[in-house]
Amino acid sequence: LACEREVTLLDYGAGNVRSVRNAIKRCGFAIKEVESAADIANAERLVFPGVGAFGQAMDILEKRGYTQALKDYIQADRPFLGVCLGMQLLFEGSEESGGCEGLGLIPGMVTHFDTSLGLPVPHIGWNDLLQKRPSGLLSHVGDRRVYFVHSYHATPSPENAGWVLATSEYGGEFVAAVQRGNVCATQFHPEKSGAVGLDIMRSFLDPQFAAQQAEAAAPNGRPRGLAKRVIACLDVRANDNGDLVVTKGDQYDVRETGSTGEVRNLGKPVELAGRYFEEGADEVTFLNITGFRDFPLGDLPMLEVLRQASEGVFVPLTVGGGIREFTDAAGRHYSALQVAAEYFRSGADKVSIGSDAVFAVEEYLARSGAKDGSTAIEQISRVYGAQAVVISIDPKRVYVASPEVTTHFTVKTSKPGPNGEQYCWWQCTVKGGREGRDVDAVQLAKAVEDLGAGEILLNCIDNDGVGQGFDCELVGAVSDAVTIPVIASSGAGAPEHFSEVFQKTRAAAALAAGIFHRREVPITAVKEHLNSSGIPARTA
Ligand code: 1PR
Repeated sequence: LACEREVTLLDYGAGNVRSVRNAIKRCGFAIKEVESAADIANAERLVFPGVGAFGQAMDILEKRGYTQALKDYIQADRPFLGVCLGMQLLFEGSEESGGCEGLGLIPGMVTHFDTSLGLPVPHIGWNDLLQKRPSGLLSHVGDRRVYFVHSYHATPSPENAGWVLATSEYGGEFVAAVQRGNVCATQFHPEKSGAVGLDIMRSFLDPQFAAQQAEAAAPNGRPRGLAKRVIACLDVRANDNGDLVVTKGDQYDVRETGSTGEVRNLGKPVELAGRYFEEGADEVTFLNITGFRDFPLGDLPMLEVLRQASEGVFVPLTVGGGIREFTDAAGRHYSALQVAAEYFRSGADKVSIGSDAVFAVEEYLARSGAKDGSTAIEQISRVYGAQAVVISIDPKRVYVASPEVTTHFTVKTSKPGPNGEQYCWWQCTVKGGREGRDVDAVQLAKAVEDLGAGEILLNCIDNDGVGQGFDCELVGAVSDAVTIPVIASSGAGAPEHFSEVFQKTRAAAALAAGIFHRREVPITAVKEHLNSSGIPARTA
């Protein structure tokens, strides 16, 4: 017999469900795995966090003989919570896998977001809910945003109105949550939606917690819609004693000046990640900055950092550094996909690829833009979805007298070069900025989008650690060139730098390190400044 505080989890092994597990545990429930169709039939309450592609998920359910058990369970109105793809699969089918059929319990098809509207796709980040009717599930939400990450969505219609509990807006209204009786599902990720997400999870698990009240709180006058994200970044590396520390460089130099020349130590990664979660960071990024030279899976402390951080940080975690194929000293070969898989299993929601993306793009350009499925970007994106693949670019500004002297994408700059040059381009580098390559940042961004990346983390070596603001010319050039979201990085020194980059460019997020590590500016001050400037930011 299922125990009272037990949750049956349908994990078909296609991605990171560690955070769903952690959220369930945080709510005080134990997890029982689905190992057979009978486990579904006998569940007290079932949580189904769908990951990966629609067609692949349906195939696995079918092969394991779960499809009918799942339909029967839901049709019997037993407690069910589907998350993300776990909601989409309840619909009739999806465009994602060539019109593949779903479970067909809710009328309607799942379709791709319209990219012609000029909005970045995937839809990534914190957005508002429009609650259609009272419900215990959302009774603690109030006016707080929840976290979404998806390229496909279901649309509300008269046929599915009986199911639709809440919608959200992104170039049109889409289904954010459904509920009928004991069956609920969300397009957003409660397990990644911070405190509000844990409240939603707890409301599902424990109906006593779910308040019976339920009018959605009145909007409080703040800017609404998808929030611009504020991301805290932890550059991590081993110090000279071999301990993993958070460090921070100036223009990528992380050693103290003076005689000691030690690696700057700004704290412990897990503690700092926890602090930034509490202080309201929308995401936390770990960059293993020496990953390019060490074998990342040999770097077990980094995996342990992720495992521990994901137990208490309920916002998305990205990890980068050393995501590439590798042959270890014993001659054992690991594909980039295997390296990434290890990170996902340890709690990462996204991996960030730096140097290896530059090499991949060089090969892609040499093939005149033909895709052959060989790159890490393509492989990871195919298995885990585009939203799980971030490309970290480390560009350096190169001044030129005129656009004609280079084949690279140039802009006329407001900050002329040392010899009065009026134009510049941004050269991609590898190995932590140590080596420049013959690829520019705009070219790289377009190529990685074509290869299947879901987001770009755009650093800037010239501005890193300087505190004089983001390079808006760089961010503008790259964010205008691609449809996927661009995260502006490097140079934040004050809240005004965040509003500037959001006002002047199409950046979807801004990342900072030094000002947060040194406690110069609290994350909440950045968010309040954004809201008061009319830029939507998540403040609760
Ligand atoms: O090439 O796939 O192994 O990935 C290596 C990763 O490590 C890349 O994402 C690269 O950006 C990063 N990295 C390598 N060396 C350094 C270094 O600093 N020596 N850090 C480094 C990059 C830049 C930002 C930083 C922002 C904000 N750090 O992430 O956090 O510039 O800083 P600020 O707000 O203080 O200005 P691979």
